[in-house]
Amino acid sequence: MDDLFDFINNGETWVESISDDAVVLRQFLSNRSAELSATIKDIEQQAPFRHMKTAGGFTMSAAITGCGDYGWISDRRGYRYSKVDPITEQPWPEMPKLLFDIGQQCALEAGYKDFKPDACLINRYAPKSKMSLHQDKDEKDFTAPIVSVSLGVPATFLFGGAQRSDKTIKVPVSHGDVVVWGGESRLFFHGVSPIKPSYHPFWGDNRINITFRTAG
Ligand SMILES: O=C(O)CCC(=O)C(=O)O
Ligand SMILES: [Mn+2]
Repeated sequence: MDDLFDFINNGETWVESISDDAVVLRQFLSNRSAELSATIKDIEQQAPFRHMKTAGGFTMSAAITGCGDYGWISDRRGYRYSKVDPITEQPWPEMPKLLFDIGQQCALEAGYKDFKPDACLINRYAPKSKMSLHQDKDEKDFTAPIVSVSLGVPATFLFGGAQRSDKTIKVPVSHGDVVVWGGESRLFFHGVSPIKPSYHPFWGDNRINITFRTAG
């Protein structure tokens, strides 16, 4: 199935600018499904996907797990990074070299040298799941970019400005696209519109997002 998709995609990649210091690396990871899926399966066996609660008492519609030195967590006490997975009470799985290298390579393609992600968040969106507009601001160092990989069914990524009220643009992201933002846009608001029911030959009706950050 993956071969078919690769054939259609023809191995072409290109870079699109979406805002100040923010780009989409189009189709950069479109032929990496098999190895990424195996890697995610391995991680979820150690740290299962879960629906976290927000401080306001809502349950997030995306299921989340992670790997690396730090995992992002949310509960009634709010958002933060933790070295321990609250479900297993163990450290998060180590970040596999494959993921570290992908994060670093994508950052480099976007012009960020020496990116050393120590947190890798994995979001799984079933149809209708979404992510509300937010800033990634729980990391200690905002000089490092955010690298955000899309796999599976397409989505609309919303990218705004420094204020929640700033206008957002709708960026279609499909399987294999990577959004990288840093510099001027590092703290810009962003989110994901509800996922439209759709089918991807490898990932079925899911969308997977892998986000690399320097958290600690
Ligand atoms: O799923 C996405 O494309 C964005 C995810 C995101 O913004 C986050 O996990 O903080
Ligand atoms: Mn985010």
